[in-house]
Amino acid sequence: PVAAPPSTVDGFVREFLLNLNSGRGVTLSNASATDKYFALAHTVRDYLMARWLEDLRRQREVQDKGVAYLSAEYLLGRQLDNNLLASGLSEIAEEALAACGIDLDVLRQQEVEPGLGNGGLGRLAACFIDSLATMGVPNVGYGIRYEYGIFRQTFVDGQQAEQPDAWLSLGSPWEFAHPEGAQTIAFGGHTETYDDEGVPRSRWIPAWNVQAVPYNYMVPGYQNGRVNTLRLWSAVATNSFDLRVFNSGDYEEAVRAQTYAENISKVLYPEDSTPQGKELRLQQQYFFVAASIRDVFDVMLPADFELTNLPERIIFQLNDTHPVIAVPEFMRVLVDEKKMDWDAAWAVTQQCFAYTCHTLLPEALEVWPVELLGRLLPRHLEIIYRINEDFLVAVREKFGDDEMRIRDMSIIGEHPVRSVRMAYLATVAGAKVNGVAELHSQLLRDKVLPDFNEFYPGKFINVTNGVTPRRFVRLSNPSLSGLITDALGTGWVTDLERLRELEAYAEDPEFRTQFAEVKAANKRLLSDVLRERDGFEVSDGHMLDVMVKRLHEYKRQMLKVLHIVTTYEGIISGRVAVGDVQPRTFIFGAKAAPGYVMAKRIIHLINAVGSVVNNDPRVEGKLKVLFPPNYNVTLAERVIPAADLSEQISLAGKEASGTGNMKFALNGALTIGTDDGANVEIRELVGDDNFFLFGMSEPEVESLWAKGYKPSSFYNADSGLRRSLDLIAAGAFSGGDRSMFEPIVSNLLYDDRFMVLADYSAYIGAQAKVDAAYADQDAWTRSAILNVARCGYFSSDRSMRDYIERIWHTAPSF
Ligand code: 26M
Repeated sequence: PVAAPPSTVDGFVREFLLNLNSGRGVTLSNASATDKYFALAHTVRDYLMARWLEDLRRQREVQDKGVAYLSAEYLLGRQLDNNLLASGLSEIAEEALAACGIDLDVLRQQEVEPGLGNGGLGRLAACFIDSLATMGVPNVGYGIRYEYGIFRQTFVDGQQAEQPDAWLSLGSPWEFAHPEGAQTIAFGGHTETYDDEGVPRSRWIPAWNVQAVPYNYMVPGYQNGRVNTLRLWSAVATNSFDLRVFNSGDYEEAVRAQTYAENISKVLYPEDSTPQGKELRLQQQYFFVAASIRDVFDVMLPADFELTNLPERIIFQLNDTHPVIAVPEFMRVLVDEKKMDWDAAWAVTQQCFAYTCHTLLPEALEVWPVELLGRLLPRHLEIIYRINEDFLVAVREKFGDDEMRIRDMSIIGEHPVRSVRMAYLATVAGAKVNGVAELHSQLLRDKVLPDFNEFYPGKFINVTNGVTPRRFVRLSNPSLSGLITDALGTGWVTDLERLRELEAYAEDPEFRTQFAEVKAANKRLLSDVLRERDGFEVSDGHMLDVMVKRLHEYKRQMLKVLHIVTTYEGIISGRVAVGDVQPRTFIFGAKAAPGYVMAKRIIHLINAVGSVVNNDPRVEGKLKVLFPPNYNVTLAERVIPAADLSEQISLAGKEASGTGNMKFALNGALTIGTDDGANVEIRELVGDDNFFLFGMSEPEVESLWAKGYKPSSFYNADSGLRRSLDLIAAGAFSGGDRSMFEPIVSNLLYDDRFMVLADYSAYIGAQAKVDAAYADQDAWTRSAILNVARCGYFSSDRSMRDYIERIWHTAPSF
């Protein structure tokens, strides 16, 4: 393989200029910022290349067990800084560019982030592959190279508008296309039975196909010389397919067919809680898992590999149900193509898959109508039926002929239409099923899949989520990182539990002062970004109270709005002494699924409240509401290090884990939160004194539902709530228009599925405690330091170790 260029400033300059001249065809003096960014990215690539080629070669040679992470989403964020850090080139690059008269920071800003995910689930996948590379674990991340990622959000009169995210319009310097490695992926058609030397077998006669072209991305470990691979598939029409239609003389039909095939990887679906059962989405899912499975056979295994040994070489981790169609595909390959006996194939399959569940919301559980699945993948439907038959026989053996139970546990549901329940299929096929936080995993066992838990003792486990400290502390918060490194040395970046050693520093007034200065500096940086990006002004001395996450009723952005309105109303009515309220800037970041009408109304309301509050002289210098559009990973990296208060206020039992909560705590924000998801574990670790807990617990939520929840009774019982809701209903934030936000108000008063009103008074009470605590800045800082010191557990390195020990049984290989 090639040798890396010399790791010196001179070496870097040479490589950079070479890339600029030969790669971009420009000289330094006439290069655009884009040219320079591309040349820089290519230079960083050149340094990583030798290691990558070496690791790709080893992947073929070494007989280690590898992890194929199957995920429809990877929310990577910008690559340049991450790859500079991983390769240890940050300082060299900065100096080399300075020598060329270029500001590295200007080039950083050129990168369009690949937004190939909706939120938590996609970002988790990105953190996991970072950790695996850093730990030297053999892994390929498989997914889809969407031509358009998550939509770009703008606000038009305060309302969300969506624009396409053409992230590839200038090309991506980080990807390597391998059209020669394309796989043909078939769809449709029918099955037939045939006699295979006396053995009756079924085979699939598909009707059409597409090419899956792999694009490789480097996944460098942190300064360990390791480079793993992310392999994303892009759909291209096949020649044979076109030829057939072309020969029939129907040119227009041929072109239409080509467009149809290439649509498969065109765009990321922006729904993240209510799957719509769209045919194209199923095509996407099958497209990428079928290509990935074939890839594993092609690149990992020798042709004569003994298939019963597959579990020693490969584990497929299913990131939610989106890739679960891989299960019948794997069975089809083993049984139909490799002629394996069904039972042997099933035994192998059950050891080669594991399933991670990311939700508890019943409406979020994916189901595919049998009619649709059978039309697109007829052989797979047969295989699913067979898996289900065998499974239900086993259920009867264990539980007896309890027809109710059989119906409940069947992989095939009957209502409202006959459908395949993908979570059940994943549970039956998976060696392990895991939830993503302790509480979530417990509820999964007890509430969502109790019959399965009884049937498969030991199958259900917990692996609490984590986040990568490289991106979310080291890169996004260089000032805090410097402070930590001064105190502890650099080891914490790959051994986050070492943050514990900061506990002692919390008692050091000098350290507290420095820590407070870091926070203040991060606020100024954020202020600069928001001024430049959105024309916002962030006032000095304000508490930054931040709620950033997808817009969902269960996450309860509305509760935050009610707090803001209550505070605002309190001040303007004179009911609240201005001195009791700490100056606060509320920051929101949230995208709503384009078809989620209520979520979009809430966005509109937040902007409307913001424009009234921000323009009312009576609260000037006291309250401000900022809602920068298009919250994404890049903005998160600026907002989180500057935050004082982290809002994690979902209805207990609804947020599977949350990962933003971890990022905030690790950056020294205090959490105000419910006893939900990973908040539970954060609070256990940081201690009650350093966490603002409020609201009903999950069992309390259950019992309130059971006895009958009447939101209006909470309205009637609380005058602050009444005044706030009445103010919204009266049109105070809609220029007197009473109809604009009426649907929000009536939804809260008469339905309120996520019990906003029930938790309102506890939330307001907790916010009063926040105000009081913030008044003592030094004590607040001490708590913030303790949050950092005690949250090392939430490194995704630890999550990966848990998966390795409890699910994958793989080992680092060097
Ligand atoms: C499904 C079908 C069709 C189209 C889109 C989807 C879909 C896409 C994304 C469904 C769900 C998606 O994401 C859900 C998600 O992000 N869940 C979050 O996962 C995090 C990581 O485990 C958790 O921390 C969050 O609590 C959980 O909400």
